[in-house]
Amino acid sequence: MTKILALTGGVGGAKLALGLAQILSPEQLLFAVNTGDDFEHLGLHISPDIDSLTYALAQQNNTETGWGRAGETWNFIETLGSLGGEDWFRLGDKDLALHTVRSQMLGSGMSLTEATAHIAQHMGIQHTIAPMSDDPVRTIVHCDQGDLAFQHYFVRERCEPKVSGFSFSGIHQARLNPLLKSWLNDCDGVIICPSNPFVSVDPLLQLDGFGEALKNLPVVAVSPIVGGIAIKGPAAKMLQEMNMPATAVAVANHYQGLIDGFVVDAEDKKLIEQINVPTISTPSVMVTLQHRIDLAKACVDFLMTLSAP
Ligand code: FO1
Repeated sequence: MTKILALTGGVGGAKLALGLAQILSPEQLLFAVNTGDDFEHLGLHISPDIDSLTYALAQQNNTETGWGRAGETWNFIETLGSLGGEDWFRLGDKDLALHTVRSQMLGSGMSLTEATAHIAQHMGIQHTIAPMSDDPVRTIVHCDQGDLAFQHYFVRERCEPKVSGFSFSGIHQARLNPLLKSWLNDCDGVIICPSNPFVSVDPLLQLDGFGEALKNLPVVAVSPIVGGIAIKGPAAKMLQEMNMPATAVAVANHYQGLIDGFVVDAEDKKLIEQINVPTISTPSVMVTLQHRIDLAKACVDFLMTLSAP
């Protein structure tokens, strides 16, 4: 039986994650999710990448914003702002309930993995969502405004600061989620979803021997850059600011030594000759559920042709 591990973070990764969940059963597919974007805000523990994946798998994601929950109202955050509270991080009324439940569970001593499973179960999700660690890891963005906490860079400053690099505080102390450790023992391959390589995938790869463990497995990554632009988020801008071309080739090079295969969009077929791992091109811009399913099938079929290194 095929057993796959999917690494994801952010909105782009969550799109492919839904496609994978449509074609692989919970026994065949486990999600490893970035927690480097997490932060404490308004007394709540916010886990944006876990939430993007949860809402995507429940097909309750907000397609206007990309993040948060569908069918939102904004009474809480607008009232908070009218009272002088911090309203730069837009928490919808329904989304607020999720953060409240998670924060209460964490406050009672439950782990992030347990809180995530509780919420997923209550949203009718069968697949398991594994936070990369139950210990805190926080992405720090080194930029021309100094060192910023991730959400301050991404939301409060709207990704405008010029980036020079990233670090992940807590990464050396954080332990890999045991769910991931055991899955790695007998999984057939890994798919790195089209997430931001620097802030959604690198925290996973730098955690507690996880990147090393992946080197013993066939790994396929999907480019989050199509035709020189990031479908969602600041990945292309980050590449350019760190003096790399905003191309799928630069992403493949970033994963050098880790990946055994790479997936580029049909539009980038001409770049294949510049990429020094087996590469396929296929439509990777996911608008419909069928797009998600088709890309997922292409990735799994491709992965199965790649032998363990
Ligand atoms: N992103 C924004 O650009 N603006 C927001 O106000 C915002 C609020 C928000 C609330 C909950 C949540 O789970 C995510 C939210 N995001 C928002 C997205 C979030 O900052 C990013 O999805 C990740 O951190 C990076 O992928």
